[in-house]
Amino acid sequence: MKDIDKTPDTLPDEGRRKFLNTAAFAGLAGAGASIGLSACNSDKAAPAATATVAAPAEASEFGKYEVPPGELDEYYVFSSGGHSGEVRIYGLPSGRELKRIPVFNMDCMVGWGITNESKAVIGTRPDGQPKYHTGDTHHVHLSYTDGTYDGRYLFVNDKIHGRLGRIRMDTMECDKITEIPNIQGFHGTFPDKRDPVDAAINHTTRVFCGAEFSIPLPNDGSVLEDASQYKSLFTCINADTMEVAWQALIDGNCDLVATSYDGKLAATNQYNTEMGALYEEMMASEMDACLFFNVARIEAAVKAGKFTTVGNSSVPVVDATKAANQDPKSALVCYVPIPKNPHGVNISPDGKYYACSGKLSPTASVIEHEKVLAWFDGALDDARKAVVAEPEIGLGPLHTGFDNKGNAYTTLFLDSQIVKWNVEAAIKSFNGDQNAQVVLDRIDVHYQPGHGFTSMGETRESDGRYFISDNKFSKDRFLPVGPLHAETAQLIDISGDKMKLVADHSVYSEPHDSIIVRRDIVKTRQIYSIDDFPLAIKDPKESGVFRDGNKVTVKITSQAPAFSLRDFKVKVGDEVTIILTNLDKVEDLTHAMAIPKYDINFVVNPQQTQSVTFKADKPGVFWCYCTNFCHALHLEMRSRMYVEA
Ligand code: RUQ
Ligand code: CUA
Ligand code: CA
Repeated sequence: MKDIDKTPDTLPDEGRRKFLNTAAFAGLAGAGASIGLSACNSDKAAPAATATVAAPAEASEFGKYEVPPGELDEYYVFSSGGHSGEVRIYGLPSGRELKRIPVFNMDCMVGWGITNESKAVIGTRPDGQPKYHTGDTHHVHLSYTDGTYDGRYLFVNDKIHGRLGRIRMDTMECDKITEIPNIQGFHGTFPDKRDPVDAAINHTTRVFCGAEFSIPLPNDGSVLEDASQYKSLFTCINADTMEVAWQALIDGNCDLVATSYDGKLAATNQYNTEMGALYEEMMASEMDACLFFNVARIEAAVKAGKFTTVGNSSVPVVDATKAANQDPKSALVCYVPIPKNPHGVNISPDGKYYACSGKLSPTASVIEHEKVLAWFDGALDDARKAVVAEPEIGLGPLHTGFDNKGNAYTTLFLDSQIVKWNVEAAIKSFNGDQNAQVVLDRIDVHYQPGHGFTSMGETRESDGRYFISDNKFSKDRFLPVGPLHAETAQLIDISGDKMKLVADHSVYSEPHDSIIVRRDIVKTRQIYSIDDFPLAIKDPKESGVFRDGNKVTVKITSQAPAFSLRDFKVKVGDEVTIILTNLDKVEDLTHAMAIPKYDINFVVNPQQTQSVTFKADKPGVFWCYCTNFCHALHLEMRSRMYVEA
């Protein structure tokens, strides 16, 4: 409470940074375990110790990044909302929040988790409630055609319950959710960038999913404490049907996921090769790994029937453990050893290199795609030789974004910095070139960055204009709002030699991972088609109360400023389904319906139909009113539900 009346500028930046770093180190050191940071004191650490820190852009320059009233942003940012369970959309460079898409959460703005249509996507419990009310969105990726975004789908994962959600980009609504069997801690996900098996199919057909937590297989209570029996599965989901296609049993765990541009490989970094259950066990060894799955070989194995299944699941599970994959020429997977507890794997836009950072090592490992393929051909005797550079870049490296000039930008969690480094220079330096200038620039961010990503940087159209640092702490960057702080997404201009910090955007907890997408790629529908909805009531005259025993269907339409039924009557004990079609066709003319005491609130956009089902268990008069301000007579837009005792 002591700091309560301190304005931000009474604490110099230095002091804040020191406090945060001390706290972060204390947390790690308190473990009493080696954290592998000592390498930074070696003489090889020169770039990390000496590079100067860039200053924010000059005040006079900030106007360049403003979007004047009435003008549109150049980019969309799609961002996972972390433990809020949703996806956010904002514009760049303005940082204006445009929309939140509920996926794994409940949301009474649109009625997600309330309408029958959304519950059909989420799945339900026997009592008709959504199967889960909680979610933890981590990663968002658009579908690809030929290595760049095609604007069809956005995929997002739920770490808590092991689910993959798909959002159709024309309406920006979730249309499918798939729960993956026999996994926990679904962390990384990435769609392929083209089909590896059928060269004619040039778009995303698979989404790969990494399970971070190992569990007993099956997890039926027969194994509990004995962690040596826990295992992880790497999963592939069919992007079109959203069915689970196959799983691969591995040694160690999965974390983040990346895919190659030729569709041949899917990668996951692993920080727990130790297969420990406690964090000190997970930090025990100096080396962990990055795994590369040979997609075509795995699918051939599945086709040939070389798989098992786990528990009640019928999903084919191939054996991708080390012991079963000793011969590279038939191996389904390649284990590339890299230093300590890596977090994050990202591929360069030219498709040549993966950067995989050692969270507890000050290095980023650069793994060459062609060398991994060579290992699978039996032409590389040691998988470690696929590592072609391992520059020391700073403390706590996590995620890497790329520009279009061969440079990488890595978030440094402990240093609270972004470091810009050159990939080819790192390779030269690794090969002994003393003059190679690896680290080109570094910039302070505020504070403790997690993901960092560049504009179009996860496509072959990476344009080298912007980098965003999604930070885990904002501390004093914004007006204080109590103990739960806003987070920061900091916008950095990377178009020049030096990075320039050009904006702090506040973000509702927790901005996890995002992508920056050119606006021309996204093409939305502004109005639904009434025919999209099988239950649509196309004429107000079809409205009415239809009884079948104690099941009652109430059909209503909306047209500003009225509902087609001014009132309707049901009885206590009835199971009531209200179907509401919005017959208005004017863009933006959204209506809604809330029913007091019945816990109902949902919207109907122009030409949309949604329905809700509930038990009429309270007698009385209930005003069903429109909650979305639609018309001068919005307040008058009501109907009455009479529930007869
Ligand atoms: S990964 S902690 Cu995106 Cu850094 Cu989830
Ligand atoms: Cu319709 Cu408010
Ligand atoms: Ca480890």
